[in-house]
Amino acid sequence: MPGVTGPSDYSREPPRHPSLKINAKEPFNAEPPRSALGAAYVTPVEFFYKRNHGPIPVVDDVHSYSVSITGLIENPKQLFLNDIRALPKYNVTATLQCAGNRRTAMSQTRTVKGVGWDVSAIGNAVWGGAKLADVLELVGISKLTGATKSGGKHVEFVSVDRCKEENGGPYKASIPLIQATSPEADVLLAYEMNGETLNRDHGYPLRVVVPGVIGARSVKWLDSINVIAEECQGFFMQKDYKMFPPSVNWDNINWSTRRPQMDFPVQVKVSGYAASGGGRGIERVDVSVDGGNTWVEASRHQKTGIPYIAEATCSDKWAWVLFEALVDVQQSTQIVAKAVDSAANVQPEKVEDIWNLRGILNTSWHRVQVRVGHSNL
Ligand SMILES: Nc1nc2c(c(=O)[nH]1)N[C@H]1C(S)=C(S)[C@@H](COP(=O)(O)O)O[C@H]1N2
Ligand SMILES: [Mo]
Repeated sequence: MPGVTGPSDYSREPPRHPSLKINAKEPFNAEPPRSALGAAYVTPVEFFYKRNHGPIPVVDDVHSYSVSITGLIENPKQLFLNDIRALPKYNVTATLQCAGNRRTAMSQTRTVKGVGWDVSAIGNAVWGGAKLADVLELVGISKLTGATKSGGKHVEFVSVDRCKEENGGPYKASIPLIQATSPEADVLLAYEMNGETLNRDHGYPLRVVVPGVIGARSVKWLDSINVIAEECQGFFMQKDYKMFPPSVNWDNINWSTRRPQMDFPVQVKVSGYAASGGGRGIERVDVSVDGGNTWVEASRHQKTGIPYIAEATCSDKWAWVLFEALVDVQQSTQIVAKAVDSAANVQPEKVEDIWNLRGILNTSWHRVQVRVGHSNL
C-alpha cells in the first residue's frame, strides 16, 4: 500500500480535543458539545465529529503516497498527491452529517443498533481539493459520463483502514459515475479542511467529500478508485446505512430489498443549524414556543466570511444555515424547530413516524423542553 497503512491496533491514534464527547473509544467515535457546534458557521477541525470504523491509518511517507484509478476504464493510472494538487483547486463549503446523527433520540421510541450519537454528528467545513470530475478526466473519462465504454457505471472509493465489519478489510463505498463526473456535484478529493492540511482523523492525506450525501460515502484515507458496473458491494453500502419500514426486525431483514441511502433530508437543531442534502438550500426555519401550535420564522445567516478564502472561489450550496429566533418564554414549555428546504420538504413531526431499525436519519422536529424557574430573591 503506497505511503499509507491501516494499523491493526489502536496504539497510534492522533491526539484529540478533551471536550469531545466520546461515544466509542475503539474505533474512535466522538462529537462536540452542543454549545461548540452552534458557535460558528465553519466548524473548527478539533470540534468536528469523528466517525471511524477502525484504527486511524498512518502515513509513512507522503511523497510515495498515491491513489490508483482502475476498473472499467481505458487508461488505468496511479496518481501522486502532486498530480492531484496540480489540478485546479476548489474550496467547497459542505456540511457533513453522519446518517446516525440523533440516533439516541430514535432509540427512545424503540431500541436501534449503532453508535449512540446525540445531535452533533454533523459539521460544516471548507474542503479544499481537486474535483473528482477533473481527476477522472485524467484517465480518459469525460465530464458528465454516465457509463464508460466497458460498462462502468459506479465509482468505488477504497481506503486502507481495517474494519471489523469488512472482516479486517478496508472501508469502501461508491457513488454513481454520473455524479462523479458532474462538475456541478462538487465531489472533491480533498487534501485541506478549513484552510489547513487535512488531519489524520479526517482522512490525511486525501479523502473524498460527497456534498449533500450522508457522511458514509465520503471515504477517508483514499487508496484506490475503481470504476465498476454495479454499486460497491461492501458492508457499508449493502448491509448498513439503509432505511427499512418499522415492520422489519433483525430476524426478517432482507438487506437486498432496499437501496443504499445517499442524500440526507432536511433537518434542524433548535439552537442553530438547518441542513438539507442533495444541494437543496434551506428555504425557511420555523420556531415554536408552544410545542408546535404556533410558529415564528427564524432569521438565518449563511456565509459569514471565511478569512483564508476569497468569496468568489467559495461555493456554499452544500453548507448548513445557522438560524436564530428571539422568542419570549414565560413559562415552562417546549421549544420546537423545523426547517423547510427549497423543494418544500418539511421535517416530519414525530420520530415514531420515521423510526427504523438502523436508527438513521432522525430528521424529526427537534424539541427542547425548557423549565422556567422563579427565584424568590
Ligand atoms: N475510510 C473510512 N472512511 C470513512 C469512514 C470510515 O470509517 N473509514 N466513516 C464514514 C462515515 S460513516 C462518516 S459519517 C464520515 C465521517 O467523517 P469525519 O470523521 O471526517 O467526520 O466518514 C466516512 N468515511
Ligand atoms: Mo456515518
